[in-house]
Amino acid sequence: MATIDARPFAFPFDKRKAALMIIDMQRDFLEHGGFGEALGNDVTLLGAIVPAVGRLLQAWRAHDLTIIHTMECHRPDLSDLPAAKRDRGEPKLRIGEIGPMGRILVAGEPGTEIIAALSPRGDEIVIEKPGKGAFYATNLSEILKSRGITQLVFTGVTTEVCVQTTMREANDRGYECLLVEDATESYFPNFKAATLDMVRAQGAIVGWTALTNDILQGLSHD
Ligand code: TIU
Repeated sequence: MATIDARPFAFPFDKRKAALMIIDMQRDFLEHGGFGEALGNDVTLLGAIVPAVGRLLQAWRAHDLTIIHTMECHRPDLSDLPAAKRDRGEPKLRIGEIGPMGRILVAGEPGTEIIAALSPRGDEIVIEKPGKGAFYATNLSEILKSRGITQLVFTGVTTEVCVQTTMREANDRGYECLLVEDATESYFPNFKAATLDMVRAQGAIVGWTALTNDILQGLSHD
């Protein structure tokens, strides 16, 4: 088994049991006119990680390993959108309303799609999730169990919201979780830094963190 140079200590990496998790790299979070911007955020900050996520995606494809893309989105009839989520705060556009990329965070709309640079291949798993965590109200657990996956390598956005929520859900379900420092991003740099710190504190209480290059090196070993 390979080890990956990680914090707070080396990650014991078994690539055949490790899925790449690409969380919510959707136009609604990364592009102008989507949900992220409607919430008042500078969405251009998130583009910085696209090359690193792309390198990991290509490497997982080259080794024919499990790749899971997630999308935060709701059914067109909004039956899976709690009023508490819809009505929170004062966004310029609420979930389900029509913006320049179609209805905000609704399945099938242009803005809800994963960005073109990271578009899923037909044989890759795409989890549509109504919550911030990818285990809530999805069949992710069943998919991972059926493939014998025990380790999850986390990328995507935003670090302290959907990435961290999913990572904590996974940690409690017994998965070993590795968060890729330069392949996750937040609208708030201080929140990203705090998330990395709290994940790996107390002897990796939620999981490990590592850099893309170190993960790619671990992947090159049998
Ligand atoms: N607002 C924010 O930071 N994130 C989200 O609403 N969703 C995800 O993180 N995907």
